[in-house]
Amino acid sequence: MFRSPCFPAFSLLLCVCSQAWFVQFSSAAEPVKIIFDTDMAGDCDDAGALAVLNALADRGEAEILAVVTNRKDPANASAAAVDVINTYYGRPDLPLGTDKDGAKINRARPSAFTPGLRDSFPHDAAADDMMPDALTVYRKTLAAQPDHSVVICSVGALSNLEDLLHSTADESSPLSGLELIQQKVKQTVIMGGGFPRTERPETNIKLDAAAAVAVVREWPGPILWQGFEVGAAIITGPELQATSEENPVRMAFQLRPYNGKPSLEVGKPSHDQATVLLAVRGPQPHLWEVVDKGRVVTNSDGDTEWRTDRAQQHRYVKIKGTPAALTKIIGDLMAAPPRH
Ligand SMILES: [Ca+2]
Ligand SMILES: [Ca+2]
Repeated sequence: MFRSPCFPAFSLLLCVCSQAWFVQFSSAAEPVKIIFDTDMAGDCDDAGALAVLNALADRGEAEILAVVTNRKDPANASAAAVDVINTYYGRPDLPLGTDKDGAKINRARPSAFTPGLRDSFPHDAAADDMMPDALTVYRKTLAAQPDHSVVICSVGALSNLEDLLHSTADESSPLSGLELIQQKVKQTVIMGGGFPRTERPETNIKLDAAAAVAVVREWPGPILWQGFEVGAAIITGPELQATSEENPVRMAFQLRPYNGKPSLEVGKPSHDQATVLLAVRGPQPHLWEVVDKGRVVTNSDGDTEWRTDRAQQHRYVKIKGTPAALTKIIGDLMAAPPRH
């Protein structure tokens, strides 16, 4: 017990100071402004990631500015699935855009889960090919934001990022894409590749390798990379069994198999959920190790490799210790009921 003749005065001062610190810290922790770029079609970790992002928005940690989809899917229902999930969380009117010229990266098979979500839950999104273009949404959203305020979270092919990078002035902004990124984006977080190097190309890089080459070479701001090996170690999905039948993310994990069984039963790697967590909370030191002072290089086959290079602005993450803590955090956020 602290004892001193001046204890009451000291105690009062301590109390006032700690309250002031709390107020200052609280007001400093503004929600992180996020544009989420997802291939909502093949793997249901994109649905889980959008659940995590909405849960973080419910907690005041994130502000979802827009969601854009990449890798045009034959089911034509990626935007509908996104809108279903956002609507479930009480955000039915978020701007959405889709990639129209993704022919080179078209999927062979339609999504196992987006038509089910589209047909089972409320939403008002059109078919993907009738939605606003992802590039238009990117440019309009960025132009409307304060300088150096936006975090881009990319969990699919890098096609939209390449389109943004190489875009020119439009009705939203007189700036080029390069200038718009320099002015508005403070951080880009990408799930893609594998580090320190891939033994075989990772999907997000491989399926639009030309876009990946452009982004790693030309992107004007810092990029935080999360390789395949991170999400592969974090298995989630069964946490959703306890959630409501009204939960479309639960249905996505029910419909999308992993190793021949519903992901809802057996769980699956949590690549995209981990990337959302990184984008919103940053690489928290108790969860992550960060490798910096280098850059990612990739080739036309989609292989990635880390190279030491002090001039570059890339970093990549490794899980600190075991994946247990990340698995718990992601599972809890993914299964948390909406707060609306
Ligand atoms: Ca809507
Ligand atoms: Ca994805």
